[in-house]
Order: sequence, then C-alpha cells, then structure tokens
Amino acid sequence: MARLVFPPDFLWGSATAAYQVEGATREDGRGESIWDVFSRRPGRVHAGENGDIAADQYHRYPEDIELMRGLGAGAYRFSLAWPRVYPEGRGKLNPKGFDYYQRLVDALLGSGIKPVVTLYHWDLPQALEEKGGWTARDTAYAFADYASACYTALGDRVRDWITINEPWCSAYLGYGRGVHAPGHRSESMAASAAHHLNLAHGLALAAYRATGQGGSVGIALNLSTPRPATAKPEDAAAVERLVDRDSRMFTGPLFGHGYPEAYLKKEGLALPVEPGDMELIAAPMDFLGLNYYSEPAAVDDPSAPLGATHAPSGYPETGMGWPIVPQGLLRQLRWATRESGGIPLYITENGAAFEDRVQGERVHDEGRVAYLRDHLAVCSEAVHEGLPLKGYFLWSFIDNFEWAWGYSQRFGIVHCDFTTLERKPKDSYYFYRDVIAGTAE
Ligand code: IFM
Repeated sequence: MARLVFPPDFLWGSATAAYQVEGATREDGRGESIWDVFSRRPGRVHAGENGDIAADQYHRYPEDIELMRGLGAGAYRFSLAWPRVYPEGRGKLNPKGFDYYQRLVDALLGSGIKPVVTLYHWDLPQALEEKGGWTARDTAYAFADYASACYTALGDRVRDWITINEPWCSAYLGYGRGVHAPGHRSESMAASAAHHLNLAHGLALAAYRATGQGGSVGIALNLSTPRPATAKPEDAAAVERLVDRDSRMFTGPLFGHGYPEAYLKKEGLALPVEPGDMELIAAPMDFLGLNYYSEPAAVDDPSAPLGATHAPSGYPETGMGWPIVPQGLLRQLRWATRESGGIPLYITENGAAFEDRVQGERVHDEGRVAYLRDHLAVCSEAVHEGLPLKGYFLWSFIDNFEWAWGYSQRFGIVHCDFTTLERKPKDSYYFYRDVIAGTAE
C-alpha cells in the first residue's frame, strides 16, 4: 500500500471558483461576465445550463464553511468575481461586491480556515470583452487596477493570492478553439491573449509588491507535459512542440526563459510584446500552483496542427474521458521544479469527475476515492523525493458548474442536489478528512 505521509506543515485545502459555485449572478450590483453571455448562446453549454444559481454558495457559505471545518482542511481556495467588484470592468467600484467577500473571508478566518484567493478564474466582465477582451492590452491594466482594489479591501486578512487561474484555458479555449467564453476561434487571438494574461499577472504582482502587505503571490497553471507515445525520436520531438504551446507559452516568460520561439515561428505568430513586458512578467513570485488532472501521450503526426497529436493512452478514464495517470503528476512536479528554479509548488487543483451513487444520507464515489488515493500517494512520494511541494488543494469542494459541460460532470467531494441545493458529503469527503488527519488507509 502506498504511503500517505506528509510533513506537519503541509497545507491542505479544497478549491472552487466564483462562477462555478456562487450563483446570485444578478444580485447586489454584479455586472455581466463573458460566461453569462456565452452560456446564453445556443449550443455552447451542455443543456443550455448556466451559473445563475450554481451551488448558491453566495447564500449558503456558512453551511459550506461548516462542512470545511468538518474536513479539517486548513485552507479554502476560491476566486473573486471581477464583475461583482467592477460591474463594467473598471471605473465605478461596486462596494457590495466586496461586502460578500468580506463576509466570506471573515467567516473562514473565524473557523480557522485560511483564505487563498484567486483574482481571475475566467469571468471577465463582458464590458471589457466588448473592448477586445484579453486580446486588448488595456485589459491587463484594468486587471491590475482591479487587483489593487482587492488588495486594499481584503489584504489585511488575505495573505495568499493567485493572480490568474489557467491562463492557457482563457487564451486557447476562449480565443483559440471557441469552446469557452468568449468563444473566438483564432490562433493569433489566442497567442495575443496569452501575452496579455501573462502581462496581467506581472502587473498584478508588481501592484501587490507595491502595497508592502508582505503576503505571497503566485499563479495557477494547467501545464501539459505529455509523455512520448513510443521511444521514437519523432514522438519525443512532438512532445516538445506541444509543451512549447501548452506550457512554455506561460512558464517561459514567467521564469525568465522567454517565449518559445520555435512554436511562434512555425505558426507565424507575432506577440504584442512591448519594452519592459518581459521583465514585469518574470518578476519573482512566491509559489507556483499546478492544476493537474491527467497526462496525455503525444505522437508525431504531420497532418495535425504543430505536427503532433495526443495518442490513445490505454489508461482507465474519468467521467470527462481524461486518462487517469497518477505517475504523470510526479513527472510534472519534476518538470515544474526544473523550469521554475525550485520555488515552492502547490497542487492548486486535482480531482476527478465520476458518477456518484446517492443512497439516503450517503453518497458513494469509489472512483473518486481511488483517484485521490493514487494522486495523494504520488504527492507524498514527491515530498519524500525532496521536490518543493508544500500543499494540496482538492478540486472541488462541492459539485459545480463545469463550464461547457454544465452540471453534467460532478467534481465535488460534497454532493450538491442542484434542485434543492442540499449538500451531502460523499465518501471521498470522509476519505480526504482521514488523509488530512493522517489516519487514511
Ligand atoms: O472546473 C475546472 C476548473 O475551473 C479549472 N480547472 C479544471 C477544472 C475541471 O475541469
């Protein structure tokens, strides 16, 4: 049996994001986000669903915090909705937006749970999208203003900030493939958005340092670090081409290695980089967050974009069809340690969607329990190997709006009945509680 042994100061948490759990999208002066608009467009989200109610955490956070207390996790990672704070993206601040987050943060702290706050988890104010969204340089400056307002309002109580969640998804799924809001399909828009998201991170980091508040700031990346499908050198080369686009477009500038020129040249892409940008983006951060779910296998394929595709893996899959590859997490932690020069790493997301079986008060989810056990064993291995892994945030605390998949995929360790909004801890909740307590088998 694999060991689940962690240092006493290892940080345990669970995670969510505003649009996925809050609901209350029309309350207390919140403006519209690109996801409100996108989910109204026919055919974009499973069954035409949206985040209008979601898990209703906006009203039910006391109950959720009670469940978090029962879990024994020391931290909760959640995101702030930019359109609650600035309904138009910038300009006139909506004080009621902060009232909610003040209540949430105070209630967490009152329960001994540290708030870890993500500033941007994909809900760009629609007003900014209408001015070009992340393809417009000005959006990065609007983000820095919004970040500064958040530091002012919450910085006395929030000490840990994540600037941006998975900029790859915002850029490539939102502007490249059109499967996420705002739904554009252009590789050059995606590349431009990627640079502006990196710049937004750099500006928000600089703004935080300027406050002198002394907490820690990082970013959460969904790196893709495929393994070659075979031992052929062509497949190894295919891996590097995918890693350039899917990982080094972010880790390159963030850790001072620059953008992956081979990828940009091959695709004929010119990034809107201005003097001083690269220095801002590469300013040292305090930690790197990794959102890990799976590891693809890559194969050379001259007919595919970048001459590379993901090969069938042969591994069992989650409800999302994502291969379950726990050892891929160890490979990714090693890769990230090398790339980032050894700064502290956190798993800022890890978890799985499976179908649950609700039986009275119990919710059985053995697939998720097995997934978590295997990935946590790898985390333990990583710590014992000496990798700088300092904590783990399970995705997700509660079932929620899974973007284009709507409510068809459940990632929570707490079950949410989306009709009654009743919460029920799943078997995986009790398993995770035991891992945190150090008593899990
Ligand atoms: O639900 C998402 C989350 O918002 C970002 N990372 C991946 C999760 C599962 O798809």
